[in-house]
Amino acid sequence: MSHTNYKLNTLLIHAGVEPDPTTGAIMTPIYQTSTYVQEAPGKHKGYEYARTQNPTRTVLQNALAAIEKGKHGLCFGSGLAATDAIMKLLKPGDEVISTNDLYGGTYRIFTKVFQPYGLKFHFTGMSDVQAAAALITDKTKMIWVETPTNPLLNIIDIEAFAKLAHQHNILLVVDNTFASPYLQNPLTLGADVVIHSATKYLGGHSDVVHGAIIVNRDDLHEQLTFIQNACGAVPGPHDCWLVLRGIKTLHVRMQRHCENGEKVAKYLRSHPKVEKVYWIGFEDHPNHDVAKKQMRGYGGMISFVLKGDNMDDALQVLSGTHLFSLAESLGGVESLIGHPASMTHGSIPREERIKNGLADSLIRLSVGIEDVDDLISDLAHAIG
Ligand code: P1T
Repeated sequence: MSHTNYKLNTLLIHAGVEPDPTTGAIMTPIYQTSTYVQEAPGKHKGYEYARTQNPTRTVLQNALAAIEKGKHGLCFGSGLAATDAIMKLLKPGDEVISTNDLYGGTYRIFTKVFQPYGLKFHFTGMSDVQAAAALITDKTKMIWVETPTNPLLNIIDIEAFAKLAHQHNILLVVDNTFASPYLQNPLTLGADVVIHSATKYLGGHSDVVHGAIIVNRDDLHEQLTFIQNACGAVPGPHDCWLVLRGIKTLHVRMQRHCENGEKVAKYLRSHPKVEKVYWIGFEDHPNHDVAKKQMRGYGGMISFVLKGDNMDDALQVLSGTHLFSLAESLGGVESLIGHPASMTHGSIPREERIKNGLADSLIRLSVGIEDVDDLISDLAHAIG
């Protein structure tokens, strides 16, 4: 199916998906196989071995490319497996400039896995392009941007960073996990590589761990396809099928995540016990104008701190909700509450976290698609 003729809501349901050629099955079958029989050596139907290619994965890869408005999609066993593949584009001695507010596991793979292999990372706030530009040297080969950031919901101007990166022949990678392709398409803003933890909004049901990369450039696709096969961090076909099924409702889920997120953020901001709410839809969010320019909505992620910045009060909220389950992850239909300092961002040294504004008492919400009145009552009860 041609990608260009249909709007996103149609692509989410149809892109890449054709009736199964052997049976007419409308849903892509789960090709649970490790290999494919060849008629004669080298004479096959395009599939040789399932680490290299799998038809369920091919359909998902094409669907991901279409919904991110890119040319090529590639799937991995997790978001971090996708990150791992992207970093293998680099060589010892290369330098990376990255957002200083980002998923703790991404920080961990950068500093604990790739730094010892000779890559150098600079972490900086990216609301100011010039501050990042000052870190560029002739060794800088990649700028890594997470926007919105996890968990402080900072917004980074993708177009401005694409311009900066390309002036210096540097790759711009954007982690689009928090926005999802429904709210933002970084490739159309000049990014070279888009990465997703498809575990989150793309899968949407907290039942699969999966990663995705989308690119336009054929040379990057070729290199990443080589790494995908050579290193082998591929997802199984059933996981691909779950993500394919999740994508079909991304638009209706995201609409409700955005509506509920807005109501919960406004409720929290009006609460006398709440000190600060991090939500990108507030007009006084420091980079609201950039969010408005590059995104089509504000999503369901919110962080907040209570007045007094007291850990005991935060713990009471974290263990006092019933509908919001205390768990890592985000982007599923059910609401989650989390404590970044001890959970998702526990691998970042405390000193580093505090310096970048991530307080010990920060609470993060992934607002689900339940009835928003019930969600607000749940928070009201827990905050007290
Ligand atoms: O968990 P995995 O599928 O490997 O994805 C890693 C990842 C990458 N990028 C972002 C922005 C992420 O938020 C994540 C995973 N994040 C969580 C598990 C979390 O609760 O924040």
